Amino acid sequence: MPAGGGLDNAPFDPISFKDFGDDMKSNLSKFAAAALVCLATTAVEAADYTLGSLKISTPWSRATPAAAKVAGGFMVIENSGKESDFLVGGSLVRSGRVEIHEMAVVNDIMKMRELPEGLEIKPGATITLKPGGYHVMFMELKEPLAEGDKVEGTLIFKKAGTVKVSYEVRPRGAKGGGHGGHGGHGGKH
Ligand SMILES: [Cu+2]
Repeated sequence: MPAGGGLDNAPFDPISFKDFGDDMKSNLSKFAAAALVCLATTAVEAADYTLGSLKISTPWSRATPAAAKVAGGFMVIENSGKESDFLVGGSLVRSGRVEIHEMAVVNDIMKMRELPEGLEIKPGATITLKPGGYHVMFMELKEPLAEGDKVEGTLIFKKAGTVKVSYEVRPRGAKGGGHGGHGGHGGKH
C-alpha cells in the first residue's frame, strides 16, 4: 500500500471543509455586530427615578413563560436621607397585585417570603433587589412579560410615597447588574 493512501478515507471533502471555514468567519462577524448592538442598547436603557431622598435605578424584570402567574421585579434603591424608609408595595399594569419579598437559604433550601413590614432602606444605604435576593413580586400576572417590553408600574414607600416607574424586561435567566455589571448570585426565582 502506498504511503499516504489513507487520504481516500478522509472524513471530509477538503473543498467543502474550506466552505465551512468561510461560513464560520461570516457568522463570527455577525456575532460581533450583534454584540455591539447589545452594548449600545444597554447604555441608553438605564432609567433612574427620584422620590424625596430616594433614588431608584433601572427597574427591570425578566421575560416569563406563557403560563407564568408571577414574576420578579429588580432595581437598586439608594437612600441619601437621614431617616429609614420602607418599600411597602407597588403596582404593575399586568399584575393583579404586588408584594415585597426576600429570598433566603433556610436549611439549605432557597425559600422566598413576603416581608410584612416591607423592605427597609436605612439612611445612607443602597439596597439591590436582584434575582436570588430581595425582589418585588408581581402576583396574578395577567399577561406574560416579553423581552424588550417596557412595563409601567408604581412603587410605594412608607414615608416618601408613590413613584411611577417603568420596568425593562430582560431575557429569561438574566441575572442583573444594572450599570455596574456586578452580576447576581444565580438562584432561579
Ligand atoms: Cu417572590
